[in-house]
Amino acid sequence: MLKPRPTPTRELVSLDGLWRFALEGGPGPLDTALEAAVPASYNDLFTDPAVRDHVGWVWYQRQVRVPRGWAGERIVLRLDAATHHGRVYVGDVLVAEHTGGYTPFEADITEHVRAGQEFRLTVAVGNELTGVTIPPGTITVSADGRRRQTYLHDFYNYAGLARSVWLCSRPPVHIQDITLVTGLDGTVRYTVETSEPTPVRVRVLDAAGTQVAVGEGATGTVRIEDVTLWRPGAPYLYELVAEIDGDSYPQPFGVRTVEVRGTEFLINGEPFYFTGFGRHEDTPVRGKGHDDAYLVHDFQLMDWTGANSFRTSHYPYAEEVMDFADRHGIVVIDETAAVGLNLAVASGLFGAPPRPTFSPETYGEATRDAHAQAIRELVARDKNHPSVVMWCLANEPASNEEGAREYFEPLVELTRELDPTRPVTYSAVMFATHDNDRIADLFDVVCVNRYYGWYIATGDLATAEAYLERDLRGWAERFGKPVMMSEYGADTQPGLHSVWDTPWTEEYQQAYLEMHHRVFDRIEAFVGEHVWNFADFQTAHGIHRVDGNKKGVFTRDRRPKAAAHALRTRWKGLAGRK
Ligand code: GCB
Repeated sequence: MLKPRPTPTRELVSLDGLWRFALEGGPGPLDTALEAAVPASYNDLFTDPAVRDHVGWVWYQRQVRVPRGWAGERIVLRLDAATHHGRVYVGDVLVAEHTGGYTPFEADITEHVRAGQEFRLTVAVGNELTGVTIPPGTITVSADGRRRQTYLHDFYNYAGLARSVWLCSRPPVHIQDITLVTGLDGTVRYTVETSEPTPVRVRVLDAAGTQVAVGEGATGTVRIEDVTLWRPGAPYLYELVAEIDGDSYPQPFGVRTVEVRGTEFLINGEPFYFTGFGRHEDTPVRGKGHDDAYLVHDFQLMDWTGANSFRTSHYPYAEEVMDFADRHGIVVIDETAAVGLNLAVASGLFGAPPRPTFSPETYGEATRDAHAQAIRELVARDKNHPSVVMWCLANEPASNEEGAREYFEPLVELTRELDPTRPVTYSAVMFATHDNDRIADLFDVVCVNRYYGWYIATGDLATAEAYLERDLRGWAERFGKPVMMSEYGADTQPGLHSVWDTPWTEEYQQAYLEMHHRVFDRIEAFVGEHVWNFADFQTAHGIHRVDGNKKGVFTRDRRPKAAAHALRTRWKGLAGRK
């Protein structure tokens, strides 16, 4: 799905701003005094707990005027996301429905509106997570009849319109999709889909706008002479302008390759070592609302620490983030929202009776269908980003349980069909060991999340070091693939200090990370380290959480804890060596 861009043949109107907002409503005029900001999660905007704890649909509404010059064009509404379910109405007419909270969807509303006139736009957004949504969740009813949402992931279930909403014009015959695959010799294989058969031309422009290749036909290969590669830390972007009579669309791209060979992760044929973070889209007040100021600042802080990469834990991030990574040469592991496919974690944390994770009664075919759809939408959205070097299909699934292989094998196949060019991984949970894991051989890279020294061997870094080394060596030996740590971290209260190994202190977070780095440097097949987490973030209530998860290297308002300085020293030092 193409990102909306203004071109000579396409116009865009941003519908961001203040919308009328209500917990009860319908497509008719909303009877409400509340207004909500878009983009923003609605949860933290209001003081009324009924909004924050609401389970079900909420209603957003505004008037929209169609520009008068748009007569004869297709008129399209585009929502960059509605978390987790969206229903869109023009006047009283339902024009789009979508499930999956972190990927875009659109509706052609040409038949329902008129150029120059206003219409009432209503978006109902549902936040319910169930056994057949990605991520999954459970709705319970409390003794007093309140519906409560529980879920198996460790971040707050922010909901609403957290990304931009657009009104777009498009010519009647238009370009629908573009897929680009590049080679180191400057070849660009392209496929252009159009709304109906029509001759296609393509032109490739370099960063200065100079034409460097041309081609004809809906699919083909063009070649850029003396190509400048897209490299981590040294990005270079071209644009492929697809043209048909009456429409054109410029698709930015970078020329680079990705490959796993033996125990190496290669970008442009050169070994790449990941340094960086698992992150969240999470800020005060906005929740998961996209914000360009935080975008710029977070990338500045990543650069300051010497991070060359991050994982979009635990869902696809806003497209602005992906574009920014392309332009700034940051490498991305792109993750679906499949977090929490693990009932053992729930029983471990909350004492619930263990049930099999993968079964018709728990997560079965319908869950897998939703998961497959999440993968399709992620690849469709992000396939042309040079920054994206790997797909991560799930975070901490019960890959050690019966049924895991049957569940994941078709999903890995699907991903490879959709994109044969990128490696595929998942992040393995603590309980999934190199001995009992049933799926790692299906994937290209072993990513493990481990908390030795935190949840296990708490405060005992010597024991933790021995456990960690044995664990990582086990994966490396059994699978012979590149191994990286996709999570390791310790909750830390800024300002808390100790001369001993005392959990929650700033010194402990630093010593914990340093212990890991000693181990990583001893393991040959090791290709990267992503600290959990870039910044503190909000979670559901829990006795193991203090106003959220505090494993951030930065606080929620992006101030460095002591560990940030230590990481900076290591990663800036590694940049020259690995
Ligand atoms: C994990 C999860 C992550 C949590 C983290 C923690 O394994 O993948 O979502 O936030 O542990 O801090 O417990």
